[in-house]
Amino acid sequence: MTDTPAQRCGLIAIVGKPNVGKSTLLNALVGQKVSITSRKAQTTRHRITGIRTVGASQFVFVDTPGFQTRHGTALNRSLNKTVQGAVGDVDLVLFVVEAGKFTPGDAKVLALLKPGIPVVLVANKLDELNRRADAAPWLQETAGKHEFAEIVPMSAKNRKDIERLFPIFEKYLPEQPWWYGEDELTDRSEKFLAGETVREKLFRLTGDELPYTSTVVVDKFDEEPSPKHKRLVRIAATIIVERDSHKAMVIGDKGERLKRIGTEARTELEKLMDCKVFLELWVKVRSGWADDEARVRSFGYE
Ligand code: GDP
Ligand code: K
Ligand code: MG
Repeated sequence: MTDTPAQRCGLIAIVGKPNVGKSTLLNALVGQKVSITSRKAQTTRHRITGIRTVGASQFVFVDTPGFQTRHGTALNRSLNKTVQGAVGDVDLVLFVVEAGKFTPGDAKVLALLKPGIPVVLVANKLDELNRRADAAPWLQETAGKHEFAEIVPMSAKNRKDIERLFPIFEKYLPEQPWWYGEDELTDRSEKFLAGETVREKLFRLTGDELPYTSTVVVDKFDEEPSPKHKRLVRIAATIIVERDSHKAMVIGDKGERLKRIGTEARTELEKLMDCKVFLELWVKVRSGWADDEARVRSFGYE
């Protein structure tokens, strides 16, 4: 008889200021896209759980919106509550910064972490430095900012760096039975992922022209039997913007941009859900929604 190791399972929060690569890291750790990414700050708006089971250990990661240091709108307040809720009761925190940089924004996030929980300093985007060795003096200085449990210089885009992380994190997971099935990757529904995928394409294809306050609501998500396909899903979603000028921007010349958002989102969802997808997109103007508590809630924010 061989001894099977006891199951381990624990919660690991990924925190950091916007755009340091938290969602990219989560997707790489899970091995599939569960959290959308873009160059835009405020791409991640929800608490997203990604799960990866390696051997006897189940790692349950929580991606968070970047902490919004400029308060004000109802949306920003909601985002900050989401981050604080996520880091309250975890076994490990991954504090992500960009290698070679430690800004006042990073210091603010670090100051918000609850004492007593081990923190791993993840110095991401190492590939953006000319030589890995260039990070050494910076790492030494940054190590003094907190009593970090571990310091990991890495790139979320480098497979080898990602696989190296699991043995490092494993010792912080308590011995307890898994919370999810071995093959489960996220606790989010396909309907949720559909809205997020549209939002990602919207952000990526409009760039800096469109304010971050645009959002997406999924109005319909219906599965139909289909003789031709093993599964067919009909999705209707509405892109909500704040002004008529934004609506024109999203629709684009002769509807070209909206069409491209739809095509890219549909293609990705068909891959993700392994089925045929029909996607219908609408654009609506709802001025001031990000300042309106009730609207922020009705659009699915906590
Ligand atoms: P978040 O706001 O912290 O969740 O950041 P995202 O995951 O959305 O990433 C922000 C941007 O940084 C995206 O354009 C990513 O492709 C990019 N990025 C993330 N990780 C890396 C990395 O390791 N190297 C490089 N070069 N870019 C990265
Ligand atoms: K981002
Ligand atoms: Mg993100």
